[in-house]
Amino acid sequence: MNPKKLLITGFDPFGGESINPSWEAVKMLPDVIGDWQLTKLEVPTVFGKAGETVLAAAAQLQPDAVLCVGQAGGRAAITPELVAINLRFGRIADNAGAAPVDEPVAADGPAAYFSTLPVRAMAQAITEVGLPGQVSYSAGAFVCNDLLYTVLHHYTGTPVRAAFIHVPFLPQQAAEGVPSMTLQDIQKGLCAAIAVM
Ligand code: PCA
Repeated sequence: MNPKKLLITGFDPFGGESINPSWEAVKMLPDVIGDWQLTKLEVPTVFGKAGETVLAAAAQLQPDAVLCVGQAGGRAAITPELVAINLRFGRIADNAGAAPVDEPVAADGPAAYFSTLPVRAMAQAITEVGLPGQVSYSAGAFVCNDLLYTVLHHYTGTPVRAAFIHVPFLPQQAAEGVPSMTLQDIQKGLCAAIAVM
């Protein structure tokens, strides 16, 4: 059987950080995990542009699934996201200086979408390799949510599946008392999650 095509993305650094664990982890993943052939893409942390970048790459690749990964500083677990909401709010500016206040992602879109990959099984798989993994019910309202909503909105009614995974800070990013995870563990957790998709 031909491997299924997975477009997997990570973000560039934002919010004053010099590194983003999502792209650091994604760019070093194996090219094949289980049934999946991975195509890796770095995405700008910019409202709107993140989704345009991913959908343009997906138009070329014609993937079977799109899995986006982002940093959730302060979280201790690797967290597959169940929901994306039709809301943009920037507590801080994105990498183009935009900080929207309660704008829709898609004016014609529903309030929310559920992820279409098996996020519960993915979270379970992360725990089974000995790492903290947990389904999250909010991807926030910043660029990560914007991207997940955009991808789900685009592929609704099609066979193309999509989800998002938030990952913790790397140890070098985390201030005293803030949780973090090594790059090796983030990669191990992502591999475990992808293997059960
Ligand atoms: N995390 C941000 C955007 C980019 C990233 O890695 C977020 O959670 O929205």
